[in-house]
Amino acid sequence: MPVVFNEPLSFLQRMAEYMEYAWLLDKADAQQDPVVRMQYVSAFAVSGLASNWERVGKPFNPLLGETYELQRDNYRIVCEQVSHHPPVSAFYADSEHWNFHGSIHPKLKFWGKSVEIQPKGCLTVEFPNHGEAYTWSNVNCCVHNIIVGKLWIEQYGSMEITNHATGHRCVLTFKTAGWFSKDLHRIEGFICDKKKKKLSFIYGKWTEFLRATDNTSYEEYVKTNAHKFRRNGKKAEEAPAGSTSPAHAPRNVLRKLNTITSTFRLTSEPEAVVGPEGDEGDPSEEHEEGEGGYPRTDSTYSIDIPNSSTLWEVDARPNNSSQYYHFTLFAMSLNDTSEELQRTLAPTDCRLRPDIRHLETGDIDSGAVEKSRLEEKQRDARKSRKKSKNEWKSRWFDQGTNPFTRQEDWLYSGGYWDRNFEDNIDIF
Ligand code: CLR
Repeated sequence: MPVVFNEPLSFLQRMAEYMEYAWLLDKADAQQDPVVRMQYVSAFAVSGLASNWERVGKPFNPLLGETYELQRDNYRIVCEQVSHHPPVSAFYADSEHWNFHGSIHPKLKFWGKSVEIQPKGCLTVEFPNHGEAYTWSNVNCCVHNIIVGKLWIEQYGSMEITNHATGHRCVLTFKTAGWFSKDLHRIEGFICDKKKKKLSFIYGKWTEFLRATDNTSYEEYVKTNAHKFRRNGKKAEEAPAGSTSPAHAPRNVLRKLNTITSTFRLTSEPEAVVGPEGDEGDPSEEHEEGEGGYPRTDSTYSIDIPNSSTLWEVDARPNNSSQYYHFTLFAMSLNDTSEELQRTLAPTDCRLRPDIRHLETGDIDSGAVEKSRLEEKQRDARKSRKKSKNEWKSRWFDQGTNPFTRQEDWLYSGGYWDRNFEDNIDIF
């Protein structure tokens, strides 16, 4: 893919963007009530996705062995590309009161007009002071209009955050825009105890804010606003006339379409094939209990419920953001190198990648030349490893099982911050 489609960041840096609202983890740690801790962990899990809004540039694929580090006042994070086929990126962040780690293996599916990304992998936050670990997986992401039209990003599906010490769970539904986009970017869900009793209602938009209220206030609100809610799967209201909708075919329609030949896929308009009647598989229509009997919410208009507290609000983007790949201020800072950092940086750090540096200064042609050189170099290295029967070994992470989810994961093997980079190979 040509460099013009890229943004001057590596996917490892994109992963580090999850740290933008790391203060939410400090706040979670400071809480005495496990339900409030869960509220802040949920806010953290959602806040890390906010920077994806309007970000349609493609981050550079990390080279095998590429790393990225970031040190801020109250935490630090190290990331490594631990596998190339399939691409897997691992990270480990720590601070005085918590650590946050995980691995992401994005799976891309082309649907014709859109790409669906499943960020496979598990994320874990641990709070040693409370003897607690929370885990979750990220929801799917869809980039619409990849052939023609304005690119836009949607994140949808279910995110289940589990507190493995107490059994509390927060099940959040990221809604699809729906036929008239009234659910665009919406999230809602409940925190339940281990007996599945609803304790707290969480709602917001991943692009803007997350709020929490107690379940009694939520039920009271639903009762007095009953006319606004959907009943028996029927929509209570239609969207106002003239609303500009990024309406799109529901997942099940796309799934059906994908079984048809690719030529058909590229020329057909899913919306024209199946009308709104066919949307019973839309994830936002799920009212009943989800898998494992966890309750799902049935409201679509809950925006200001009494007794709510705001857990997180997005920071405004800089004024020039749209001229700069729609970066947040945090994203704009990720390529910074202080003089001290320049002296001590790992030779594998993506700040040293020449193709990204060229794109950063606007030299697209040199960027393209360097990008293919690096990819060639990576292929050659792979070939000579094969010949000499040497297997690649990731430097800072080991493949293993997540102790809480028992899923396959990459675990930090430690030592990065000792800054002994002598044995590092030359990947650039
Ligand atoms: C979304 C949030 C997930 C992790 C994740 C993985 C892959 C990322 C995706 C996020 C956002 C969109 C993304 C994608 C890789 C390529 C794609 C950056 C961060 C861009 C928009 C590529 C567009 C390509 C078209 C122009 C063809 O938890």
